[in-house]
Amino acid sequence: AAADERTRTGLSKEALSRAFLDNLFYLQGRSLDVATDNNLYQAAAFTVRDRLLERWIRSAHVYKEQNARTVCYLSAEFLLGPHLANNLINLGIIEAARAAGDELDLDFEQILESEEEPGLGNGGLGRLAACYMDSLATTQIPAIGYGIRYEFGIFDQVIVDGWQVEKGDTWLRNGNPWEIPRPKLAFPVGFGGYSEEYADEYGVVRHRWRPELQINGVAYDTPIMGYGVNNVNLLRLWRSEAPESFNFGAFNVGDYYGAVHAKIGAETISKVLYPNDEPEAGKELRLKQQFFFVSCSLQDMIRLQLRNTGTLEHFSEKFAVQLNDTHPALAVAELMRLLMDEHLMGWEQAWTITRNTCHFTNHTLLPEALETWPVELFERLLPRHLEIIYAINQRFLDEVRVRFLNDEARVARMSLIDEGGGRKVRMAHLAAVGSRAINGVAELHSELLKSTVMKDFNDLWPERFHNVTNGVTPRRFMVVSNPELAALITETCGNDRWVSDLESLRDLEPHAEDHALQQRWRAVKTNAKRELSDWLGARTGYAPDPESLFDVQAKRFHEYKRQHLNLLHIIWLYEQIKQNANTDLTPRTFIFGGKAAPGYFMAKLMIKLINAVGEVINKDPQVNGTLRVLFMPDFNVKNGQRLYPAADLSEQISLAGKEASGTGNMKFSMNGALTIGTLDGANIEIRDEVGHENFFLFGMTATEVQQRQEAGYQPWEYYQRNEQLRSAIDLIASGLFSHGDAELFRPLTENLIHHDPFMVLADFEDYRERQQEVDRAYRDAHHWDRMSILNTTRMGKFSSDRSIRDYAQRIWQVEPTPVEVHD
Ligand code: 26V
Repeated sequence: AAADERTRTGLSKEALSRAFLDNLFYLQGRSLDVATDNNLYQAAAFTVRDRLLERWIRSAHVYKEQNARTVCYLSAEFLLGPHLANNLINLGIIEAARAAGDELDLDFEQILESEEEPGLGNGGLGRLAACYMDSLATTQIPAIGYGIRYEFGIFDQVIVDGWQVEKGDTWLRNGNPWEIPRPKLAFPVGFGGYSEEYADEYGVVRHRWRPELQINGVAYDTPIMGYGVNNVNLLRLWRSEAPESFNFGAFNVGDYYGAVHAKIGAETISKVLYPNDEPEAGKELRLKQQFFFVSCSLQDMIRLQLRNTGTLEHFSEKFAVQLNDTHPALAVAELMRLLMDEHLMGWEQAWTITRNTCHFTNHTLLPEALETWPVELFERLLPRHLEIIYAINQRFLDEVRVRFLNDEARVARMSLIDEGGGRKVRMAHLAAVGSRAINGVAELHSELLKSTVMKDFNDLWPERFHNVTNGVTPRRFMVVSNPELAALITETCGNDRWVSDLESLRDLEPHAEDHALQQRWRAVKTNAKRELSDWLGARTGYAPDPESLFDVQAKRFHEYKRQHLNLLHIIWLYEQIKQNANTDLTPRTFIFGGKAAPGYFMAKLMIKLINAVGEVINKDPQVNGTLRVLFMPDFNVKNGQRLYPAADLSEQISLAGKEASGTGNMKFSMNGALTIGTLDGANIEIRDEVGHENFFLFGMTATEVQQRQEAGYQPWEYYQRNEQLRSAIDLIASGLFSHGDAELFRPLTENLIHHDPFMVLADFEDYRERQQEVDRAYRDAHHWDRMSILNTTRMGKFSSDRSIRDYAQRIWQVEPTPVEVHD
């Protein structure tokens, strides 16, 4: 212990305590008696970071020595959530740290609480990238996550008078102890200007881009620690800056204000994360962001390859690039440009390398979400890339013509350029043509991808299509967020192997019948509900009864996710109580959480309606606490971690065919919530795993949805035919929830009755019936607890470790590279 205490990075309680006090004093000039919460948090964070750094250096060394293929995960979003608790768990020192804290008389939980989370993502796609970074390190695969270091992440949500109000996210306000700025590691990124041909010294015609303007991307590195291993991978986020020359150049011509203006323009690029479910039209800055981080990342990979081997010939053997949706699809054109124009490679060789390096994941089939950029914008911002895209397209369409004779309609459909009404570049087509593998994120979604939006591509290259079902990390979403449940599982299993081998939870199955375990299982759940209740009570004024059924829907607000279906059922229940005071209902607390894109009117109106309904129901003495409707403000990773452990029922009620996978569904189920859900996305696979008898299924299948759509869907008919449905909708329209204002929610009710694009009315009756089953099932505690236990024990498939192993074997062809640490 004495030796350990002397080393700067020991893992014992004593070493941690010493280091913590040192970091408090030498980095912040504070002693314990005057330290603020933030001082304490920073000291703890630096203490942990010091311990990551030596493993990080070691990992980099081993990876280089072994010459392993590195996975580069290119993503415009990484929704990381708080680092501290997660790193303590992954390092295996949370108990030692807690003990050290106790000895210093510190409030350990309070220190964890004071971390501002980096919200550098919108929702599922960004959080998936973060889970994958955790699992890449845990499964010991050399990897770099590349993205953008937004100064402002996703907005903070506050609820004012029931409405969502957005507040700027200032996550960097108190500094970020986890990142290491690398001011010397910077790459130039061009914009605008023109492309020109020239003859090189051998008379070979080449191209070069003469950008009008150059900015710099500077690297900010965050170490990502694997669980129970010594591997530490790298998350490298780029921040945009004006190059030095910028200022001097302008100073020389005397245009001081022009120079300042240009500097601001350069820094704007990494300033703010776009809320991604808003239409893109004209979002020039977003295209700039995409090119910016793609170019920096590829230049960085090329630098590494030249440093390690002196040539780019074997680039694709050393790097596997994964494109997280189309946001980084420009990588295809930029890698071609770098290889040909900057490194003087011929087209064929450059194309072979590009096609063997890139892989593409699609995350949504919603037509309005498929990215296209006006050709005119490309021409202005990225003239050389447009040329390259045209050249790729010409060769590609020739291939299509030869393969499908006399089918110009197909050629037009597949072209990288949409020629209809204002020419546009189709980013999904660019990504598909330039990638060796294309995958969807759940079985159903991958099948629909092949049969709908990418059908033509599947006809041409069926061997390129894959499925990799999403997963989530059990470290953050079980061990960190639900320590009591984790402890109970570990005790019952006799070991904690399950944390990095989630399939081994199956060992617990025989215990599902055990009444003693059921009782402890229920006690853990009730404690989590009590904690959530206290938290909600302090923020909303209503602390729900922990004995009631906690029914939770937490996800971004979107019509396809159908928060309004949930709400119509709640209103129907309310009417039952009003009509008959003796209605026999299981007491329930409905909890909603989620953000709406700032420009998405319908989504914001749904939030207002939930709060308005809650206002009436929660106050109604006749309801007498049987129903509660609460809105958790600012649903983010940190608040999600409070929610998942406390849920009894998970609402996964999207219209079949619309939710590509969903990942919240997995987080709830792992924590013992039962699901009420449609046959959509990963719900289907979750139901198959946990057993059909342990899942509340309702609604049309994707095929039925399609048939109904084709037959001509008339929501009006459901409204007229189903009295219960009609009266719920009419109650909203009556103004009961809007102080008599019959106009406020009209856009919602009218849309449902006359358009209902996501078929809420068609699925209502089945949903209501299944909810009645839930009501009955919850009364049989033994049976419910048994189902709850089985939901957790059968979630092995949905660990992101399994997803990453699938990618490693089927897509990237990479092997684990273990890292030893010698003392
Ligand atoms: C973007 C847009 C843009 C235009 C308006 C509508 C709209 C709707 C959604 C999106 C986001 C698309 C990308 C995305 O976040 N997809 C999510 O990815 C998760 C991880 O694979 C998956 O679990 C979710 O089902 C999927 O929605």
